[in-house]
Amino acid sequence: MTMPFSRLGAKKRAEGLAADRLPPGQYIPRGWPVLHYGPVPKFDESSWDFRVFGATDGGERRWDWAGFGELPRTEIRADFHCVTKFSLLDNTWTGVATGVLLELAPPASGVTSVMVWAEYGYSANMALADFGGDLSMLVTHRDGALLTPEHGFPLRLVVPHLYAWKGPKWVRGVEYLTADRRGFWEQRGYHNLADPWREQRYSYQESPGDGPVG
Ligand SMILES: Nc1nc2c(c(=O)[nH]1)N[C@H]1C(S)=C(S)[C@@H](COP(=O)(O)O)O[C@H]1N2
Ligand SMILES: [Mo]
Repeated sequence: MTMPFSRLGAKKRAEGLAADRLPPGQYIPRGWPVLHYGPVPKFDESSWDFRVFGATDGGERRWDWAGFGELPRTEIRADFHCVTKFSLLDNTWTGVATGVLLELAPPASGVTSVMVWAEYGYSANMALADFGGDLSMLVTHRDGALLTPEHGFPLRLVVPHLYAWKGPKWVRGVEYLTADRRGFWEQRGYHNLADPWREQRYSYQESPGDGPVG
């Protein structure tokens, strides 16, 4: 991960914020940085689907683009914290609350965690409770504007209370897990839990029980 922007002015942009508004170590960048591994995928509406699979209660569910567009939509206002230390405050996100999916495609009773899957095999794991958190949402718009391709068009997850790598861009599905498993960055040295307020950045900071072994 690189940081293709300047820290100049970051301090000025943080002036006037309540002291506890930014998680430890975070700063406010200019604009909205783009950060991801690999290329930006092309959206093909005719083959796009969103799948909920794994340990479901009652079977898998799959939506095509038109069907997904019929799901009830809501709006939230939330901050966004990247592990590379930039934070975007007061974003308005529009999309489908993860709670809607959990209702329409309920997990089996033994499900503890989920793996969220995106194009090219990117994945992020999190506790079921984090995925279903009040602010967790599959979003199509930020501040009223459609996501651009580099920010995740047509759909990305945001989980505002965790570091942003837990929110895959170009998201395509959710796998329900009965045992936690590490996702893409979690296998590459990032913390399994990723709470920005506890600065859970790297896997070497994990306590026993924070993550699956291996
Ligand atoms: N598919 C995919 N989603 C991803 C990533 C990625 O590499 N691939 N990087 C994550 C990381 S580390 C961050 S900080 C945010 C950045 O989102 P942005 O580029 O819209 O700022 O996307 C997250 N989602
Ligand atoms: Mo990140």
